[in-house]
Amino acid sequence: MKKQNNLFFLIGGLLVVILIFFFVFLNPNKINSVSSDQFEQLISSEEVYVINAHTPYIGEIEGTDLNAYNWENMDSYLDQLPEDKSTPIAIYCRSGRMSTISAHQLLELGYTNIYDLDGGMNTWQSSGRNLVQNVEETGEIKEFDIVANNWDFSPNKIEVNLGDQVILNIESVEGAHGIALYDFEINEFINQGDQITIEFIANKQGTFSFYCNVPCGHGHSSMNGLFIVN
Ligand SMILES: [Cu+2]
Repeated sequence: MKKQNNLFFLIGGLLVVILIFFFVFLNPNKINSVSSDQFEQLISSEEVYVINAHTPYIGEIEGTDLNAYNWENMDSYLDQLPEDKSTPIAIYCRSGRMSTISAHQLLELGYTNIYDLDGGMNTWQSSGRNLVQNVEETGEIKEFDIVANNWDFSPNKIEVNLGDQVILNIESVEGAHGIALYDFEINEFINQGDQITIEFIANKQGTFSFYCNVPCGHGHSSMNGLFIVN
């Protein structure tokens, strides 16, 4: 009787160990958190489908296949995602928070081979790697006439869509001023009576500040405005 008990516990124990091993080490339904080095290695393979789950758009890792602006509803991308659910998927966002949520949704959709960049684009960049700006242009031109005087811009709120071509005609009718919109590498001076034209592509989403970059008097510090890219 005692011997049988021992055997029973031995077999039972062995089964438990095998089950734990299977779920912890072999369970395919988990998300693999990877470093920037591992991520770079992964996405160098053509076979790997790469997803940016960060919004608003701040740029992307070269080789990205899908910018998932709708990162909370990955099922909305089923027609673009690989048909073969065992295709390796490499996913990232800015910090790792959004991509982990999206990755879990991919698991629920049946994908079995998911790699999540730990620390996201922040870690990618701090490891000395770059992002690329790869915005699809809308082909639309959004032109604004802006008047600079002492001490404001009029209008001081400009709104465009991601991918629009933006033209700013800025005239200084009173005093010497300038305009700085550093997020788009704009930094120009405007003498009194002059008009300048600035053209660029709105290649990132968000709300950005522009302001006068010339010390122009006591109202200078409040001479600013907002540039909004939807
Ligand atoms: Cu100023």
